[in-house]
Amino acid sequence: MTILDVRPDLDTNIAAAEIAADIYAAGGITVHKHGQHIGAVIDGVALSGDISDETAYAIQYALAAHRVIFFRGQHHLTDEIQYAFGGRFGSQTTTHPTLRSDDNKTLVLEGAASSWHTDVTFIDRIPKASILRAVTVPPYGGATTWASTIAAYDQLPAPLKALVENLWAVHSNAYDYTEVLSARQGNPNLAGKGQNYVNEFTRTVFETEHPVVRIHPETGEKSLLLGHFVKEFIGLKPAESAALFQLLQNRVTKLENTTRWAWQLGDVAIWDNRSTQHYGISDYGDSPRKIHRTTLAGDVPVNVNGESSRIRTGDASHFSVIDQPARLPGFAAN
Ligand SMILES: O=C(O)CCC(=O)C(=O)O
Ligand SMILES: [Fe+2]
Repeated sequence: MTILDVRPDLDTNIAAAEIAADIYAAGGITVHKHGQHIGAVIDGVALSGDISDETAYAIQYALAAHRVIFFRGQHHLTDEIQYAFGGRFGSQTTTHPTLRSDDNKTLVLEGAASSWHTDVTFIDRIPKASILRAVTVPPYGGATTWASTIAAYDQLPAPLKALVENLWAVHSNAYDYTEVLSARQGNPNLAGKGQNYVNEFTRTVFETEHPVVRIHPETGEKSLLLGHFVKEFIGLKPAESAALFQLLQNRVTKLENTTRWAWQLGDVAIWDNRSTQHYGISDYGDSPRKIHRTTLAGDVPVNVNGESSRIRTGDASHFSVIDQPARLPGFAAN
């Protein structure tokens, strides 16, 4: 590969770009960007629990550098192989803090999550990453879009950076489900299941205070920690919280900071849940759509002053251990 295949700020730093290039070469993968600020397609690997340590490290590195990575042609995958592959990147969570599944390892997603969010931010130990595998693909539509919350932070003017670095948000799983429910109403495969889904999602209420700017534990970069589980900003009136949330979310979801993936069978996506939000697009009519997800345990966010997130309600220890990763080489902040 060429050094131009890495992320822009690595592109401008030849030493960092060489570190990335060496890691990818040792892992036998090639990395091609899928958008300026976010996304890359990885070739040269058949995903399984048997990938070499070098390949696992190269994938981990590409994920940190590009926020969401895509693999094509992985038709050999089953739930078991997907889970074994995930195990190469750390501890895995159970399915979800509240949603159940048959094996408590793989979450079967049927309705697209048509609202911008970072997964499971209502608990303290926000997952590090998730792995999605397309199992049933609709004939049209049903793409997923990811946004870089690091690009969103980087592009803020200095006064807004100062504001958000001192701001905390309360995240809760008892959020506004209107959009998700209305998307489900239009699909006969899901209509009627919507309220059950919400009831199960909220059967235990979790609330956690997170800093709005968190430091990425592997790259040292700052990102905006927001998404649809935010209930309010601490110290602000409800109307002020709503207005500020919209202002900041608009920065996150600016189209230039996103990348969209139109699924084909055999596709796998992995996203870094510490530097992204995502949105599943409900534009596939009444066709079935099924995605299988496994998730990796993450750490507790830390802000620019070294302060950690605080639990208000709910114990997530049955869902996930706390997995504290090491810093990666080649990133400017490290
Ligand atoms: O439906 C999608 O494309 C996104 C699903 C989602 O939000 C998730 O897997 O966490
Ligand atoms: Fe999600």
